[in-house]
Amino acid sequence: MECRKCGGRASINMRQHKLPLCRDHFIEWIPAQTQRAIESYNMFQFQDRVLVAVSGGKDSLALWDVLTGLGYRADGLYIDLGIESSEYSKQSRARTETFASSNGLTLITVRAADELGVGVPAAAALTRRGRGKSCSVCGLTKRYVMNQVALKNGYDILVTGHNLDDEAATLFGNTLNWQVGYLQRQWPALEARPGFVRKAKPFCRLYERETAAYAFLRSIDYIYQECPYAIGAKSIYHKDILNRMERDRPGAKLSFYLSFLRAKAWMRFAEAQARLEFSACPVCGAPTSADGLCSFCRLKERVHERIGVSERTHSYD
Ligand code: Q46
Ligand code: ZN
Ligand code: ZN
Repeated sequence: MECRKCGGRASINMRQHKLPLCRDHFIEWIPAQTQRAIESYNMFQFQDRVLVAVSGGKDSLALWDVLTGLGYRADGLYIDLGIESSEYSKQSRARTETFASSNGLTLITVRAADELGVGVPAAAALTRRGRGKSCSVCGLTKRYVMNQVALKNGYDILVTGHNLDDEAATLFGNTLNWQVGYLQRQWPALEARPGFVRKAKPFCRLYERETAAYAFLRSIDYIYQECPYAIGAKSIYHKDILNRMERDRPGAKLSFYLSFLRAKAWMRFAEAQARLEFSACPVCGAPTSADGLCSFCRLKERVHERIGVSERTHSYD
């Protein structure tokens, strides 16, 4: 297959976009797509101080690479979760530190054990959440530490490497159970609130295979192995189902996620419109979406002007 841009040998074909690209054009395409997402969802600006949550995996290291390549001021935050099984934390930390030092980047490292007294799996066992429930302790710890570190160090925004597969699987899971609270909050960028830093997911429109290909083609040394606690997770089951849909219909995942974002934007607009309808017409009190008179009173005014009625008469008064 030939690269759409130069006719050279294609390294990857994005079936959903019918776009085969060679290595060089693909590693230009990823940052360009990321920049478009940053702008489309108003995530952050070049002068902002960005904190990238890095895990040593392909997505977060690729994101850090893309953002610094685009010229953003991006530092990394690695949280050592204390997962000893398969040396997961040791290996992922080593990959992250190597990436930071070989690219001359600033990395902040926090040990979960410094915050909790023990690592995440031990904390899960001690709180009787039990084996397999490490993820809830882990998620809570990560969210807390990321937010605190970003706020304390004056970062404008915290970004994570969530890709389209992650976002679509989350959306799928939340839709199956109609988790309205989560559905309400799911968006590529979340505004800062008191005590909460602004957050964004610049890779939310990129497929996992694209971020993996980017990391590979850029020779980023990331940890291939999944966290041992990820095995059997619901999100993996949901990803599988979405992958089957994607195989039959390229673009299914992207359209599922983007349609959700569009529907949400439309609902926000409709809600705002509905709120406007509650303002009362200053003349007759009827509900109106306009700031001034309701459309009937405006009509009446115009009619009266035409027929020369100088004094308004209101039959409902
Ligand atoms: S790191 Fe933590 Fe994940 Fe491992 S323990 Fe679960 S939540 S699976 S993204
Ligand atoms: Zn090319
Ligand atoms: Zn507290």
